[in-house]
Amino acid sequence: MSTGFFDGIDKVVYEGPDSTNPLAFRHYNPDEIVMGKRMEDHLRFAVAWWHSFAWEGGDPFGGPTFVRPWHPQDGMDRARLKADVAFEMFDLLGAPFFCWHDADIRPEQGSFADNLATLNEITDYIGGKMATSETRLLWGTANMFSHRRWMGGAATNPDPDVFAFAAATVKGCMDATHKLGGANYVLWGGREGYETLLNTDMGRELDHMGRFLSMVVDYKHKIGFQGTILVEPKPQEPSKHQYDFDAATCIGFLRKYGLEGEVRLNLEQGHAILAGHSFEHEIAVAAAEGMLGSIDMNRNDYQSGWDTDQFPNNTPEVALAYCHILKSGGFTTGGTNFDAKLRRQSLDAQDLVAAHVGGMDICARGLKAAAAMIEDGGLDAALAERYAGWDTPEAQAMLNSDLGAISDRVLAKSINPEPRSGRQEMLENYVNRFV
Ligand code: XLS
Ligand code: NI
Ligand code: NI
Repeated sequence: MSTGFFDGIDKVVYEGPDSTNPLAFRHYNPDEIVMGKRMEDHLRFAVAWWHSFAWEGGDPFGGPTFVRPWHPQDGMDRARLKADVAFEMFDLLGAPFFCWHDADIRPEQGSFADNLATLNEITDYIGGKMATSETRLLWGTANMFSHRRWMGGAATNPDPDVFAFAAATVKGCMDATHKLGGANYVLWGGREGYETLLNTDMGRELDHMGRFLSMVVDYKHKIGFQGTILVEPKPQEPSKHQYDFDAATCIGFLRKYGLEGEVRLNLEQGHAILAGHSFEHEIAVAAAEGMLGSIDMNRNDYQSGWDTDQFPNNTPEVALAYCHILKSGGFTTGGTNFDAKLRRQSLDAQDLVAAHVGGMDICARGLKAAAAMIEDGGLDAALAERYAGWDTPEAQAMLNSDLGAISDRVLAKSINPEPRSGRQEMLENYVNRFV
């Protein structure tokens, strides 16, 4: 029986670019083939339980604005109602995946044992819903940042009892993710970092974090979880400085603790911006190291310098991101999660659906533009031309030479390079033909 929350809203369908229906897809056509693969299989969209169903619309200056039938979120009946509504929206959107934190799906009980019991109960319930739904689990994760017990970190907390609570919490969440057939398990360390170095032993905290992640990987193998373990970089917020600063920092960390073959990255557009990078920079860094896992496709407000988690609505940004994803071979276990929330004045069920429709559509449009650009080959040709000098045997031999021999060659041949244009504006104009 329907909850009635989405009454009056029909299943969202593809109507093509000329449609003026605000709740139709104009670009997202799941079965359409893009570079030899169905659009749905490229994009692998996921709805985030926390922002779409658990967030109540508060900001630092005011409390909740959303009044939902499952608020306040303090009991199991309401947790089940929230799950019923979530699956109704997955069906309306044809969303292939969803994601959760433990704290989004079960009420906070105060003790570990009670939290674990309700987590197991609600994930059984969600498993039952999945049995009659097409929607699968992209990833599960533990919220180890909201409750006051985590204020000084989880795996990096100075108190070993918090480390223990964190390890037990992650075990429970990994078990639940495994039970629901999750494709990945994510760790985002919002409080794994520091507020002041005056009270922080950074080297020790990093070692604890490395040890913790190694235990996660060991446990994955022990239970036979086939999904990918992902860490999610972010430079700050909520901590003043977070250890998983950006893709490059995470990769260095993973290599230091010997986890580079086991863990990949979940990259978020807004976090890239907070770190002072473009999103495609972060994707390219991860792809170059073979560590691209999944993405959170939500952006910041560029005025705020804060993680405002807005739905994507800018084609050029999204197109360049998918261009790098496609060039790296696309997602394997990963996908496109909307770690995105409504604006707090967007009160209606229709707003929630429209936000996802718009996000899915802009990503589909970006994907098509990226594919068209790759198939046209203009960027690859420009790149090949720019590096063409390296195709000569002489240039290649230099890489296996030494400074002395190279110096002799420069003198003998009077090598005196003439700078050539980087053609940036030409290339930007080229991209604009496709977006
Ligand atoms: C917060 C993060 C978080 C992770 C999952 O900024 O993006 O939502 O995606 O814990
Ligand atoms: Ni975020
Ligand atoms: Ni995220």
